[in-house]
Amino acid sequence: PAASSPPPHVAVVAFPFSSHAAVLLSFARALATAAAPFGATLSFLSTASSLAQLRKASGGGGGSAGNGLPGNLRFVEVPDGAPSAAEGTVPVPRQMQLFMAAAEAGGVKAGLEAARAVAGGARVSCVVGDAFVWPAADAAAAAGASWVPVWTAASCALLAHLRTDALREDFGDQAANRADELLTSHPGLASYRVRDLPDGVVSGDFNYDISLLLHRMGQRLPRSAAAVALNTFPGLDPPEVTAALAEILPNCLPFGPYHLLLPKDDADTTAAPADPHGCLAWLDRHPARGVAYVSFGTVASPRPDELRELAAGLEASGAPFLWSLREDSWPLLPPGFLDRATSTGSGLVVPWAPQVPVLRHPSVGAFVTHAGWASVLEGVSSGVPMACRPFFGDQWMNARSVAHVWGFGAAFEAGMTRAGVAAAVEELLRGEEGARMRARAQELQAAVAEAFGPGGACRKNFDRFVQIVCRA
Ligand code: U2F
Repeated sequence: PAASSPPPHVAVVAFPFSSHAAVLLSFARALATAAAPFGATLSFLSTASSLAQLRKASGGGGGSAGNGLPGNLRFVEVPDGAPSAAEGTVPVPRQMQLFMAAAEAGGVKAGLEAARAVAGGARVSCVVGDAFVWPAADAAAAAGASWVPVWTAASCALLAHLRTDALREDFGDQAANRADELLTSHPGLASYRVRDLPDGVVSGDFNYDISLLLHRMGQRLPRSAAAVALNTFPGLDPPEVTAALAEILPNCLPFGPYHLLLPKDDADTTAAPADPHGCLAWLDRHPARGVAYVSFGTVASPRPDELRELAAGLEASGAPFLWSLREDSWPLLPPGFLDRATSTGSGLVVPWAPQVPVLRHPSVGAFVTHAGWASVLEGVSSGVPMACRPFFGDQWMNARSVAHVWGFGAAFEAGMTRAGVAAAVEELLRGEEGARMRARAQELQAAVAEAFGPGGACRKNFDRFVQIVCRA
């Protein structure tokens, strides 16, 4: 920067729910490191409870050296909008509603002011943030800063939110009757059926909080974003998706999976957390590509009957399995299931697994997933084919992409049954079609490695992003 211009002060605004804040923090860490040569300071804005969780996960936090965060990155609180002391008892959808209402009514603005105060009066020069928190656009404009949103999910889902008004106009109240129709008249969406669209785009409750949030986000992005970070890598999205996004948004920059932006040493301590349940040691005892890894992310849970079908299907496949399952679901498993798994050594059920290193482990040959976007990216960048059981939101489109656009996996179209799970796991581990899916995943794994290698496309796009953010 010119001698007279002050060093950049970048605010990074998180959406403090599900895995969003953790993804954005790892993004912010990478940005802080890359922006250090510009003399930049970063303020990471999230709610008190979200920051407390992130501190716990990163072994400290708060701004000075030795707390697990880069020295130029500090945490700053934004209002959660919750009635006093009641947060623990408020259901998550209501928490989201309260947070967004507070954000819109000046919460982000207050956060930017707090960031300025903490930074000794240095005004915020750019507001980067989770695209979900669209009120950051107004707060940035009021502070004379640019808004650079970060999209954490798949490009096709972003396109659906950007085109919500056009899609609603097209389908009116006929979405249910036309569920199997392909979206051929919507640029970039021709591979998807009406039924694959996220809930709340053309069906479901348009006034549900998350539907309203995404609709308004889709309307604001084209008007207010200076650039948009995409959680994808060149070569993954079909050209028509890339072109359709570029038509609507300025400066779309693909440089995902974001967790790969972290320098190696940092990635080892953050993206590869501790392994208290011994998953990696357990995997060491199994042959190459022999194990099925099962996880449905941080929010989704199968219904009890479907959970039992899945358990029976895993046993019936005869393949060893590692299953990350929240402990409150363990009592729902079939009688004797956990004992049999432990006594025969055929299965390990844990409340949490270090998923990134698990998927990279040579013994993992198949991934049964809810098709949350981070999981899909982690699977494909490790070359592991997958069987998707989507539950809500963008997961339907992700599963459709995996099975029909990219071909590195299959989708359970009508939920998981014992026979369906056993067949899917056997196919992925030992079948011919499974071998083709693995080959496709490995091609894309190589594309990711190249994109993140020296001079690779993701590195270049990230450099450009850093320049846009620091020179704002
Ligand atoms: C929401 O996603 P989820 O949090 O449900 O799912 P993912 O996007 O797949 O992210 C889960 C993350 O948690 C990690 C895993 C992923 O990074 O590695 N994890 C783990 O380390 N160990 C475990 O035992 C289980 C998970 C939403 F539900 C999705 O529909 C969206 O696509 C997503 C992105 O916006 O957010």
